[in-house]
This record gives sequence, C-alpha cells and structure tokens, in this order.
Amino acid sequence: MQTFNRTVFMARQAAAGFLLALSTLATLADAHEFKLGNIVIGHPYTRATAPQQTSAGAYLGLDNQGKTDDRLVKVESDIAKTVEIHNMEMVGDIMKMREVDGIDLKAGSKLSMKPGGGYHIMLNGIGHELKAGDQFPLTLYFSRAGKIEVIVHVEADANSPVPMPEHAR
Ligand SMILES: [Cu+2]
Repeated sequence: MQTFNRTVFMARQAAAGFLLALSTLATLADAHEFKLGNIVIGHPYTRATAPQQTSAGAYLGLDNQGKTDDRLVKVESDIAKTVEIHNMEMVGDIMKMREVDGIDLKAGSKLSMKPGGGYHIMLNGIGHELKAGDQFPLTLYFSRAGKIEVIVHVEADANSPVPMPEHAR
C-alpha cells in the first residue's frame, strides 16, 4: 500500500513537472526573440486590426548588450505602405504621437515598447486585416549592428484596445 501511494505521488510529481515544462515551452515560444550582434530584439508583436483599420502600432523590446552605443534608424515591412518610428507622449493633457528619426540605444541599455505611451513602430497603409495568429516580417536597421528581419506576431487583445490618438503633424 505504501509503495502504491509513493508511486502515485511520483507520477503526480512527474505530471506536474511535465505540465510545467510544457507551459514554459509555450511561454518561450510566445515570447520569441531575435539577436543581431549585441542587440537582442524581444517579442515583436502587434494587435489584430478592425476591418477598416489601415494603421497599427507594433511593439518590441530593444536590448543593447554590447559595449558600444547603437541606434535604430529605419524600419520596413512589405505589409505597410510606410513604416515609421513614433514616440507618443503627453503634451499638456493630450496624448500625441510624432515621428522620430531614430531611437538611441546606449551601450548596456534596453527599452520595451508598449501600447499606450513611448516609442512604437507605426505601420501605415496596411493592405489587409491583421488577424490574431498571423505573422509578418519586419526589417530593422541599426546604424552600427546593421539590419535584421524579425517576425511580428499578431495578438488579439479584446481586453484593452488602445485607440491611436491623432498624429501631431
Ligand atoms: Cu504612431
């Protein structure tokens, strides 16, 4: 009897370990990342678009693990007519977006783009609806590290759709 219980216990432990391993794998697969020299690009993603929506923000992490400064200077994608690097910030009490000509990445520094404020990649003139689960390539150009193609995941976000404010132009 004791042996039986012990076996059941061990089987449970093994099952728990297996499930943990599975969920870790799922998390890792979801949090995809790319590396170019000393620059790590973390989890590029965008959100599913509404049928008439032709622009969308894309977000990713930038981590300069090297000892030299770098700078993200250009972004391109086949799915959009134009791709711009934007910054969104409060001007008085109004959130405004504007295009910037790059993002400085000092040696050892990192940043994480998020909806709702700060830097993002703006995709304008998207030819078709972006559906959750879709993926598309995005090419990033760094002044020092060069260029890399990363894959953007389209994620659903029914909980907190963040409407894009008008551009300050
Ligand atoms: Cu924008």
